[in-house]
Amino acid sequence: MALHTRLTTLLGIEYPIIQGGMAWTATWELAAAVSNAGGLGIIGAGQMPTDLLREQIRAAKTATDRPFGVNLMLLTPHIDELVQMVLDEGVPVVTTGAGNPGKYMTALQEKGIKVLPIAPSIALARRLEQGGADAIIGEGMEAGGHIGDLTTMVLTPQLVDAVSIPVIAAGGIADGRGIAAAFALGAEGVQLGTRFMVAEECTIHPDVKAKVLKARDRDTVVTGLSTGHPVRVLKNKLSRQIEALDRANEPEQIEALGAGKLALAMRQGDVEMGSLMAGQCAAMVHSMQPAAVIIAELVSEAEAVLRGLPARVGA
Ligand code: TUI
Repeated sequence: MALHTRLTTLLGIEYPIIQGGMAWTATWELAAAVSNAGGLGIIGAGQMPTDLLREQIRAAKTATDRPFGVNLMLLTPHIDELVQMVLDEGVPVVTTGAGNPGKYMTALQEKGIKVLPIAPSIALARRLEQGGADAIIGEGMEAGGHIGDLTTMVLTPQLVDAVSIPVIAAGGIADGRGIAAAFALGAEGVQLGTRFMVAEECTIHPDVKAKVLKARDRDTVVTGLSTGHPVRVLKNKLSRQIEALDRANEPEQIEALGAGKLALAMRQGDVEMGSLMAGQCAAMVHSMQPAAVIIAELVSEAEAVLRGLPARVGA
């Protein structure tokens, strides 16, 4: 069985598996390893300075001949500058988060860049398709980081009904069962973040990887609802402080307290006062593996689940 869909054709990749473009987490080392293994690796730009992202893109180009992408976080203050640099450098794929990339779509596509926006809702996905998106990444609220309020289980089939471009399911997927489930819902690809946080090539601090590997079912919490930008993280001292500010309805104080905390966790390894953005499926991630082993395992598990289903349900 080959997991070939319109997405693998569109992107020129072997497997319809995208690695989430996690800020301060998904650096070129991880992205290149995932792309070399047949998935689509993504560099997470987050709030990276423009020159640093340029270096990341150039490093990825030397480390892989296969397609890779950059995730642009649209709330970044210097987003216009980042987009211009990406246009100048040229990358095969751009994914976007935390906003509507409409005003950049034409410029990116004129450079031959495929644009895959992340949408947490149906109305936005429809607008993005009209704006020319090549595919939509539907991210459910099981995901880590900044999230919407629908689950992957209800978002994915509604997206599939609402748009005619390929839908990529994200949020809550960590193994081959999740991939098979996403395909059953009509998705033509999946995006996984948390599972790749513990890839050997992921350059985050080892103490954060240890927290992900130790996480159990109820160890994440959604913080910052009062700010309008809810964020799922692993519970720690920082998340408890933010929860208290949420209860006191102090969104400005949350923004101030949160500044710089993602890098503090991922780069410095401060697992108490850093922002440990991770998805609910941290509880389903059990071992540190090379990215190529993760991809191979995901593919063989998904294929086995899909092959075994008819017998299991008597179809
Ligand atoms: O973007 C993400 N995940 C992220 S971004 C991030 S950095 C950050 N930190 C604190 C606050 C805000 C951001 C950490 N994790 N995932 C994709 C995603 N996109 N989730 C939700 C959205 C989204 C939300 C609203 C996409 C579009 C959107 O559109 C609103 C509009 O403009 O209509």
